[in-house]
Amino acid sequence: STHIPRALLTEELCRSWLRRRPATAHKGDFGHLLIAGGQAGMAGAVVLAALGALRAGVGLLTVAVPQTILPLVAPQVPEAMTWSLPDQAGGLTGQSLQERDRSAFTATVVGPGLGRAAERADFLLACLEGAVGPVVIDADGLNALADNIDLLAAAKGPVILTPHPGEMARLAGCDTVAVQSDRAGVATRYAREWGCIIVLKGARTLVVTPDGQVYVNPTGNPGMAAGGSGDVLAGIIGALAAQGFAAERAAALGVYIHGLAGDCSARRLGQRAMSAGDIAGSLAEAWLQLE
Ligand code: NPW
Ligand code: AMP
Ligand code: MG
Repeated sequence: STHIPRALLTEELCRSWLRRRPATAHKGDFGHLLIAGGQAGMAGAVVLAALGALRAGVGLLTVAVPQTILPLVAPQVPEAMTWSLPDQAGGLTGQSLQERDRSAFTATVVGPGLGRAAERADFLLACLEGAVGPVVIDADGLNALADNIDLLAAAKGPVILTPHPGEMARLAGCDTVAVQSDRAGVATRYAREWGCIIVLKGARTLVVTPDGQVYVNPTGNPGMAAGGSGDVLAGIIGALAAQGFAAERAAALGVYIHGLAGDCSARRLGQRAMSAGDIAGSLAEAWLQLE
């Protein structure tokens, strides 16, 4: 694999990016995140993203899900406002977001639990077109993008892609082995080509900027290799971007604190027993440790 200079994402660096919440702060000072996704059978992905966001300092959160699963999602995240989206067969389409102006949202996460039906590409396009701030594209949002990479041209702000190696392979049109054998090479090539920040997940997650800066994350453990971990990360990064961290720092700090929360969960519960919800729960301990 090609040699590409990379910087370790350190505790000191991440800490230097944190700002105290001013004594007179109000919720309007910390942004308003929109998380859009979900389909019947994957309501939990949106819940987990919301739990990550709610423990990452965002001022306001709205979750937008198909009306059919809203009754499952809403009771699990009372802090979040909800937006009930018209759906087709339990999933989202290009029409789903039409009824409302989205300029009040300071960042958007799209993709957790979205499913892979063909209509999801139209939904992603609608999402990108109406978003004013940074957009985090995760999970099935990435799968929708894989066959339609030109959709990225619709984004007005910075875009953060958060693929695991399987999703990265679909995006790049190669196989997972090719991604894993040259992680930094693949991520830098496509971050430049697509003008996006790429978070290539897995042990020692990479955060790569369009201009070729590569951060390697030292936190995290194999206890995080379980369903829903990535959904929590998408919510965290979205929450950091929504409250005003520059997209690149939101991605890097989000990856670091998510891994640190995973390490706190592993210490408390063990790698076998910990689950994605526990990672979200351990964010409190992780932030206290970082600060
Ligand atoms: P293989 O088998 O190696 O070729 P998918 P998903 C690969 C939602 N969820 N290293 C691996 O491929 C998500 O939000 C809902 C190497 C693997 O088989 C999505 O919307 C939950 N390879 C949707 O499900 C909880 C790796 O990718 C394949 C790799 C589908 O997302 C779970 C799997 O990827 C889930 O989050 C690695 N480190 N990591 C809920 N509670 O509602 C992955 N691969 O096919 O994209 O499926 O990631 O499960
Ligand atoms: P996803 O596959 O989308 O659920 O994302 C999995 C999350 O868990 C990503 O943030 C990965 O970096 C993290 N993760 C999975 N396996 C490991 C591992 N062996 N070491 C550290 N982090 C991991
Ligand atoms: Mg995922």
